Amino acid sequence: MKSILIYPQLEFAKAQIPTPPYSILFIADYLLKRNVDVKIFDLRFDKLSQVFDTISKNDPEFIGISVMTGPQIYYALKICESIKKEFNKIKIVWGGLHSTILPTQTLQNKFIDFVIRGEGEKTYHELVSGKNISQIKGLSLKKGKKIFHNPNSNQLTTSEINELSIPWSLINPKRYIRNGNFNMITSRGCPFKCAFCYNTLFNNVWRGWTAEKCIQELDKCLDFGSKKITFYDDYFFANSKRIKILFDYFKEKDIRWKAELRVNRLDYSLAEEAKSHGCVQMYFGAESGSQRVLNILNKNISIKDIIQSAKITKDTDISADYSWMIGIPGETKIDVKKNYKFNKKY
Ligand code: B12
Ligand code: SF4
Repeated sequence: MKSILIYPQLEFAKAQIPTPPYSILFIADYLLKRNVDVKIFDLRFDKLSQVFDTISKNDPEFIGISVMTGPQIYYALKICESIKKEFNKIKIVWGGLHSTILPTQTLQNKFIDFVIRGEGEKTYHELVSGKNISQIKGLSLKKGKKIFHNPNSNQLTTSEINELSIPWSLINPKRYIRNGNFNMITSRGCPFKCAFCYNTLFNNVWRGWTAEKCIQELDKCLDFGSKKITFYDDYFFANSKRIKILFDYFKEKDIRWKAELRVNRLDYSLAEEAKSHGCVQMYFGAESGSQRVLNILNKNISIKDIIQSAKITKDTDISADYSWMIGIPGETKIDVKKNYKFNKKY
């Protein structure tokens, strides 16, 4: 076997509906379609001893770990340390947004051998297939104490994204259903330019599954017993043709669903259409009740837009959820107070 992929524990896994580890699932699918054997462990459910057993039996060359900024780093480092102690020849590869943003700092850790920046499918496949490492785009590596960053890789095209499916046979999908709710992702990227967001730097071209492909994958979720879908796409509503077909599908299958939307993209006609096709909740990135901070963030929305989205969702009986931030560089105490007051008022 060439590789094992690991999704480490998350601090608030118990409080949330666990999202399937899509990062490593898509990479696994890409590998399996190229005849590379791979196993997946989600350590929110699986035990590290199962990983050790699989390593002992299969002697993989690489372990890939998906890591987000925050407490997951702590768990990931503990995993790497124990693996290296037992199996010191295995090469450990970190991927995900955290190491994409901070590849040098990540590689300074003695337990990490490689970082894969950006989308992992092609780069990881090239690494495990034995391509000359100096020619692998998107790879960061170390030689002695020196750290090297190969040029960036190309993102997957829309048609390559449409070739990817979720290899459910590698995990138990039922683990990810709570009260019939299942979290799903059907696209990558977002064309907007909010100053704090990773999409602005790495991922500003939207690429999504076609409606037909979404339906194929969603049908599988329904088979697992799910009736409510939460879409985690950064820009679920990007393509209106796709949305129209999906709306009909949601109605036909009686699916209740939630998705994210920008406050200034919602109008009564979209809200009414969404509601009558099963939408129960929309998530909005409001970020601040201070227009000055919204401008610093390059959100391209106004306080009025935030209020209007709340009015529309209330009038159409869709629940609304907003995310807020404080601690933005350039934000003053007055801005924080404005944000707080705004939240209290509405
Ligand atoms: C679902 C989700 C969650 C879930 C957890 C995910 C899960 N699987 O259970 C929950 C709700 C728990 C969560 C929490 C948080 N999240 Co979150 N989350 C997401 C979301 C919406 C989807 C993740 C996903 O599945 N993406 C789809 C996959 C295919 O993309 P991907 O993960 O980037 O993976 C690709 C590459 O990164 C790379 N890759 C990833 N892992 C690996 C591993 C290897 C070995 C290789 C080679 C490559 C590789 O290849 C993959 C395929 O191309 C993303 C936004 C997004 N659209 O991605 C935010 C996002 C990842 N989260 C983010 C943040 C900020 C957080 C929080 C810190 C929020 C907070 N303030 O508390 C917490 C952190 C929790 C923690 N660390 O303990 C940020 C950035 C995180 C970062 N810097 O690492 C994002 C990008 C949202 C945003 N726009 O700001 N999150
Ligand atoms: S709209 Fe959302 S996903 Fe798009 S760039 Fe802004 S914060 Fe990022």
